[in-house]
Amino acid sequence: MKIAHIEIREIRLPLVHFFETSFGRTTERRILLARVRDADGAEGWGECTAGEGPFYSEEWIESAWTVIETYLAPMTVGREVESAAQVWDLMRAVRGNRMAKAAIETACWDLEARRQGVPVWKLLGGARSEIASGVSIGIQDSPEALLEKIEREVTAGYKRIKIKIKPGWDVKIVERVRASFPDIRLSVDANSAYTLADVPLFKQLDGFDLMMAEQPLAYDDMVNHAALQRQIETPICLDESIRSAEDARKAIEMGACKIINVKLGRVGGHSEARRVERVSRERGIPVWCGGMLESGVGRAHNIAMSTLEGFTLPGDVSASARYWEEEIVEPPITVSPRGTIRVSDEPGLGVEIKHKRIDDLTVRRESFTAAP
Ligand code: OSB
Ligand code: MG
Repeated sequence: MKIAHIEIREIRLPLVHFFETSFGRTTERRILLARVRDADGAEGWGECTAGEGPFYSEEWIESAWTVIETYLAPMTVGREVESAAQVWDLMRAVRGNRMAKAAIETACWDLEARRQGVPVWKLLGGARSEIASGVSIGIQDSPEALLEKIEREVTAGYKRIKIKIKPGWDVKIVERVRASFPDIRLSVDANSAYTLADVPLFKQLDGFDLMMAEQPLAYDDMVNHAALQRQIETPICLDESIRSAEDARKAIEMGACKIINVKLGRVGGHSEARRVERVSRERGIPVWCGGMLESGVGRAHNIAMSTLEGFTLPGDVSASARYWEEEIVEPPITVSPRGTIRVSDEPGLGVEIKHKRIDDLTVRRESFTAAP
């Protein structure tokens, strides 16, 4: 398969409801989409999950745009690959910038799948045709607003509720949530808002039967996570700290976590995500699919990844309508009353790209064509 043409574009998509984490509030997404075409004009789509600013990770939409334009597109366009699994290696010379790489790499998986007439999830080696869906609920303006949101999502059938915490919005909030919802599967995500000085706080959280505490400490510090895990019962789940299969192996070996959140962008695409899944599965560590407020393109890739055997816990991949007034794919992602998403058997991502809608939302675009 020849990567004959690459196009990147930026679209703007307002969120139905703001999303707030310990590092800030998002009201409108700026999303970089990548489209790759082969010599026959077949196309594949990928999404860059970098945020609007360098706060979740150092990557952000502007850095991703620049590194794709300057390095990643020139390194890949015009190249012949046997399979999308080789695209990661084409970009090896560039360090980091994994979300930027994933935009191109995942688009190539969609392209390959469409060429072969198979769904991406089957090409990846997926093992299930239905995935379990949970929700991530941001910090709200009041505890009442949070309880209302949880009520709505529990009623909708979601299999696990995760709430964002930060200093000042933690133990008291969890206590109130538990008082109203004693039996739900509940977890918390701190996005690195705490330090080892907060061990007593996490010991208090041990009292609320949480499925996990996600990324409590610094994004780049596994050693302190291991120290915290030794002192608390609640399983620690690492998100920000795991950028590769090697990171996963080290974190598991040093006892820094008992669960791993896999995000396609954070690890650099499907090839590395599969390696993270495998390293974890072989060591008995469950993984689940994280979310980055993706459009339907990234959401469909997340669903495909979630079919891999090791994804045994509900992910953060939920219905499109929780985020967008109108999707950029058809049909939008929907969730059954049992909190599951059925995986499509259509070729590629299993959704149709709404080209016209994407064109209307596009604020800039750039194309790369192979020299003849
Ligand atoms: O830490 O999982 C996270 C969103 C943006 C950045 C980081 C995170 C999140 C989420 C949202 O939790 C998950 C989603 O609904 O897409
Ligand atoms: Mg997280």
